[in-house]
Amino acid sequence: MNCCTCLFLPQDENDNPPEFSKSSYIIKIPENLIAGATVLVVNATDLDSSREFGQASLIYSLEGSSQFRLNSRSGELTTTALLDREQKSEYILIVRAVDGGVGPQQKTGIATVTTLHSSFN
Ligand SMILES: [Ca+2]
Ligand SMILES: [Ca+2]
Repeated sequence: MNCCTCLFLPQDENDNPPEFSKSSYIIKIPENLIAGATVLVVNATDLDSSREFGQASLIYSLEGSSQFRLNSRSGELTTTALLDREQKSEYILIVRAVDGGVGPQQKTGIATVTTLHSSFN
């Protein structure tokens, strides 16, 4: 430390990436679940205190299947269609959280969705 550094007020920097509550989510859902049902809520935390690049700035996105969508703010994962186990019984989804920094920090996680035989048919 020298005298010059004292002139700069400590300012928060975007030095924390979002962290998912789990690195990998595993969920099992019944087949024939109605489209639009919420099957999972992902949650990431960002330790930066700024609204611009901290927790409040996080945006979620999803890759891997058009059968699902992820609410960019709430992290709610919902189905977009009726899932047919005979066509596909397992989905590997990539969930991503990005903060709002100028050089945004991001983190990805994996959600594995398995559809189970419905006992009603
Ligand atoms: Ca951050
Ligand atoms: Ca920080």
